[in-house]
Amino acid sequence: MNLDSLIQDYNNQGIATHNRRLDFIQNDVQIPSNLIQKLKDFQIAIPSWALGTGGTRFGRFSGGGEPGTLEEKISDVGLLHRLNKSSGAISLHIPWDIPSDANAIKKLAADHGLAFDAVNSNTFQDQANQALSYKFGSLQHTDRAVRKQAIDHNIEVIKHGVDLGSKSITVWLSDGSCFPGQLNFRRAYERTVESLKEIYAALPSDWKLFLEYKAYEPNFYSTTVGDWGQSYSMVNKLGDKAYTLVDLGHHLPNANIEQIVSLLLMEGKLGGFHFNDSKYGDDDLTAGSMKPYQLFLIFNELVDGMDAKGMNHAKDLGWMIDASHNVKDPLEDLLQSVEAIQIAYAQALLVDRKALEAAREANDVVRCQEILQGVARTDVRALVAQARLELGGVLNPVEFYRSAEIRKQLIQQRGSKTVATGL
Ligand code: PSV
Ligand code: MN
Ligand code: MN
Repeated sequence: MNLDSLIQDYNNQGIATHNRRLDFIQNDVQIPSNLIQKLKDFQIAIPSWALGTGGTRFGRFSGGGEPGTLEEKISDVGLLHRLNKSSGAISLHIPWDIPSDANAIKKLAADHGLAFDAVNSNTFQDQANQALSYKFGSLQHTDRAVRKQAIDHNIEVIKHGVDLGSKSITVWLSDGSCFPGQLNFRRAYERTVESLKEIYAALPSDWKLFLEYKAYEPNFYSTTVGDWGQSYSMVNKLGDKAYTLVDLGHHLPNANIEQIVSLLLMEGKLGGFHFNDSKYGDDDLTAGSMKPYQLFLIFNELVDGMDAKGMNHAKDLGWMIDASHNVKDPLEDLLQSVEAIQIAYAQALLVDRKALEAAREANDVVRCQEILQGVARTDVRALVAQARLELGGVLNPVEFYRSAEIRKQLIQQRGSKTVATGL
């Protein structure tokens, strides 16, 4: 039986239960008339580097059936999108994934209903054929020749993105220092801005540049784009097409990420997200697996701030996952992440904003908390499933993926000893 009929059968079996759950929430909660449509419009890009098993510096325990080529990665993302209808884009990391024939790759992606989200440059590793080393940084480097090599790489990445129809580049720099005294902070900052300006100058007019920040790792004393303030001040120096990118795992412990999101949005400088979750640092865990309330609070600020500016939720920011999977099937993990993001978004759409504002104006702290927690404790999974169903997707993607034994088929096709590129 082909996939479409398997999905049809599976959905038919589950539809009565689904309808009962949907009726329940529809009778119980005031649901905005456009909520399902908004969920249907919302697409979350899958990173090409998260389709295989990740690893740590202590080891890597590969699963089987991992994609060995960019074509297979696109096929995996196509499969995710076929199941959830909400993963209609892929984000490439270059040179981990270089399209040898951009037109063919673009066509293959389009056949799967996929677009190309931000392309990512990589100046945090030395490649085999590279002339100069990034050991002491890239865009901040003391040697102009190293900076130029890193700038040229970023421009090359933009060119690959143009060929694929991408509209943005994400720059994450590991630049910084490992020991006090190693770096002149101001010079490193100035050199980085100077280099970024050269990259920015190569951006096509309809493109955006996202500058991602991260508190630490691989440098353990200072990072040159270490927090949202550093990224924000740099993108302001670049121009209207430059924005800050928030990766949820890149903050110091207990940072108030929702407040950062709110202010960046207010300032018109929030570009997009790398969704994941963390307990300790840049853990790259499944979105919503550790702090689902935080994810909801972030979406609460996003919906509030984007509506205040009349922004399009689906199109005006870059929504991407950046995750790694050490012990789970990557495809199952990605399905879980997308669902967690959709749940947080759906809940944020349910917040009674007038009531919340009134409670805030009255300094009614308890009421504010009741409003937000009331929504966060509402099970909205039937709404998310309904959006999926209306788009032709699967009622419960993870359950279906298992019952259809998709990993087993991938292992049969690709073998049991496979290692995909990525971190
Ligand atoms: C760095 O930790 C990061 O979050 C950047 O987005 C990189 O591109 C990605 O991870 C690499 O896995
Ligand atoms: Mn990231
Ligand atoms: Mn990261």
